[in-house]
Amino acid sequence: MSPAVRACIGLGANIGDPVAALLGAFTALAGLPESRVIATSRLYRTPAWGGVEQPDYINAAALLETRLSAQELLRHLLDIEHCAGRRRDAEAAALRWGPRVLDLDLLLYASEVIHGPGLRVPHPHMHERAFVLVPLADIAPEAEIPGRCTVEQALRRVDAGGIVPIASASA
Ligand code: A4P
Ligand code: MG
Repeated sequence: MSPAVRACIGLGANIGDPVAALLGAFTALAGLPESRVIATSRLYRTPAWGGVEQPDYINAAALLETRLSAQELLRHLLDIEHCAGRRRDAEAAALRWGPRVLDLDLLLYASEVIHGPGLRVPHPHMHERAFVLVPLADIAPEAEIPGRCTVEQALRRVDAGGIVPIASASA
């Protein structure tokens, strides 16, 4: 059996009911095989990043312990997105960095660096995105972004203006 490793997941949504989508995703992550959720962040309202006119996002992060490989974990994340109603074919015609009902990104997987065609870890640009780093710092401030620095150190270098925690039943 593979050894258990820690993995960090970034969650985001900005159409439909983003809070429900993120809380549903936390539940789905808790049901993953060979895995357990160690911690979930607060939910944050974040200004949309990427130069596309679109609603604010709700972002969050989760810390897992898992025996799934990074590829297996990614497949489960894509399934959870699909179950939440995400359809990439519909989005393909839309703008890059456009709105989405649920986005789950594998941010960190142990201390691995993966440059596969369908999987890149650490998630590219995570170190410069406050909407990723603010929630992640709630649950894994000391996590190392391989080749860079810790989450906490990266967060000190970005502008986290406009990012606010939201009140929610389980956040
Ligand atoms: N893929 C490769 N590596 C990974 C990984 N580490 N984790 C592949 C997850 N997926 C990974 O995914 C496209 C493909 O990337 C997947 O099929 C998988 O094989 P995607 O979710 O369509 O795209 P993406 O990689 O997330 O990049 P995309 O669509 O350019 O979106 P971003 O970069 O995630 O940005 N503003 C705020 N405030 N908050 C947000 O959450 N999100 C975006 C989307 C834009 N602006 C935002 C937010
Ligand atoms: Mg994604």
